[in-house]
Amino acid sequence: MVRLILVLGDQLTPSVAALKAADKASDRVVMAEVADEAGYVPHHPKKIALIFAAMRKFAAALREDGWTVDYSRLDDDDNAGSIPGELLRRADQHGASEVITTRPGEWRLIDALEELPLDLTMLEDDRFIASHKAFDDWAEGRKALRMEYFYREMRRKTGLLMDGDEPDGGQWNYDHENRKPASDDLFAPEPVRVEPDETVQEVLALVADRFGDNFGRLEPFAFATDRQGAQKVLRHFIKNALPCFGDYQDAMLAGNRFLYHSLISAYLNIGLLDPLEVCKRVEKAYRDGDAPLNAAEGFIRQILGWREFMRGIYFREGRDYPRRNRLNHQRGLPPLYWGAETKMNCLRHAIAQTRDEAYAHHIQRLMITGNFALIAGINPAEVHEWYLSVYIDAFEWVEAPNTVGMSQFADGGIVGSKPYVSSGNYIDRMSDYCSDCAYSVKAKTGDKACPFNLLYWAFLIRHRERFEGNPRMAQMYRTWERMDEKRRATVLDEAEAFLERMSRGETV
Ligand code: FAD
Ligand code: DLZ
Ligand code: SF4
Repeated sequence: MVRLILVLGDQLTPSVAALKAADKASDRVVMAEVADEAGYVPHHPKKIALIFAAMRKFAAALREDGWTVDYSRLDDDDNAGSIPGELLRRADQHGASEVITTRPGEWRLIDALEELPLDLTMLEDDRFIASHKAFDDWAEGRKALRMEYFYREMRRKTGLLMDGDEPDGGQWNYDHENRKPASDDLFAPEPVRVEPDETVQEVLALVADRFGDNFGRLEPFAFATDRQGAQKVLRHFIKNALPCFGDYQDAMLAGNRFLYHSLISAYLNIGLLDPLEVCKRVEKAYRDGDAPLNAAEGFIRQILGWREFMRGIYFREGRDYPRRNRLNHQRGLPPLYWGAETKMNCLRHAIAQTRDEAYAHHIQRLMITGNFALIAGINPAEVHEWYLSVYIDAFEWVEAPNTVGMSQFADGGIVGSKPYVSSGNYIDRMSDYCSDCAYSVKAKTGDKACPFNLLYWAFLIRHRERFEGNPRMAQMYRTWERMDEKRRATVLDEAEAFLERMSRGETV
């Protein structure tokens, strides 16, 4: 009896579990571009284009390799519009009742598949370095889950950057070397730009027609859309940017959107690159003397540590995780996040870059857009939807723990032990945004006062009861107490007035 093998748009790996379990001679692979997946949030047009183009190429490669593939294009007349709908249609077409799938990266789709009136086998997605069981075994019984300890365990298990039982160089973490601010005379490499071929051009026309009104610029489109292209991006990164990755990991420059970042997250997340293989290639660069230890360790920690940790948290915490709101923040996301004018130069740059590239690097996401949303008290569900929509690499299993957990502290401290909040000082130290801003980062009150300066204190005072006892935050409260009483009142009044102006729709 023929079985249907479902391959989703972020499962584009020839060895993905469902394909490994399938019989090339008798089973049919089902792949479908569907309105539901393209529309559950208003995805950036570049993200839809990447996924559709990569899906089409992956399907073609499978056929070449001898598989029978039922591929549905978004504009096919009989397209059922959803993944379950397409499976039912194909089951009916071929008289199939059995479906094999790799577990999707989102509860929404897992639940929808489980409701299908078909005989469904859902296999664990083993394209990760830690299995669900390995993560849960590590997490079980711990009072707090801290990435750093999980990461050390992963280093020991994989042997990456290990010297026997000890970490290479004697330390687990070289972050203290990795906080150099950037200056605009840095010579950062240009990213690889892949020219759109015929398949990509066809997809770009479809996306322009159907999703042209979504936030985000579709063209120029220069992403790789197959494994070969993704490998080229990885090679380029290792050769040209990895050596400085550590030093300038947290830096931000108005004139350079990518600095020394790898730009591979989307390829990892849709299956064009394998995380362990990427880590091994970076380790080799270090062993060959082509990259310093602080760079290799810092980079490997992002993938072996953070990426795996976030996935573990998402599935361990369960379906309600993306809707958590422990700080009870209720303000609506201001239109400036969707490109409306703002006088705050840091936000203007981070959001314009997001619109143009579907990309911002980690510190822009965490300390500019994320930090502002947190100190302004924006509803985390709206922040979550924004991040899930606008970035090329956004899939809920990794986006939600980063947004709801790390960036908005809406999980109450599962991902991080304290909220990532800062005043304008931090942004000024790590970027060149402030020198060209309508506000003054040095001004703490008054018309010109940097809004981050005002909102930072207002946030800390609003949540004083929760955070005052946190040893990592005590210093902040002591600084507040040392401030003149009149000044403290002015700061809080001006913060409130700023938020009211923003909520009224004034340009702030
Ligand atoms: P690099 O800086 O070159 O890092 C290398 C790789 O490490 C990345 O490709 C990524 O796979 C991994 N990585 C780094 N940081 C993290 C992290 N915190 N969590 C998981 N993996 C990490 N990453 C996503 O892949 N998808 C998302 O939807 C996403 N949403 C985010 C939302 C917020 C609010 C924040 C603060 C971070 C988010 N991140 C997300 C993490 C991180 O910002 C991106 O992975 C990174 O910016 C991608 O760019 P890069 O490939 O150039 O990364
Ligand atoms: C993100 C996405 C988009 C935009 N479109 C499709 C699609 O048409 N077909 C498909 O199979 N997958 C798509 N995806 C990826 C899915 O949304 C993703 O598999 C789930 O969110 C689980 O991670
Ligand atoms: Fe951002 Fe404040 Fe600096 Fe302006 S002064 S760029 S608002 S941190």
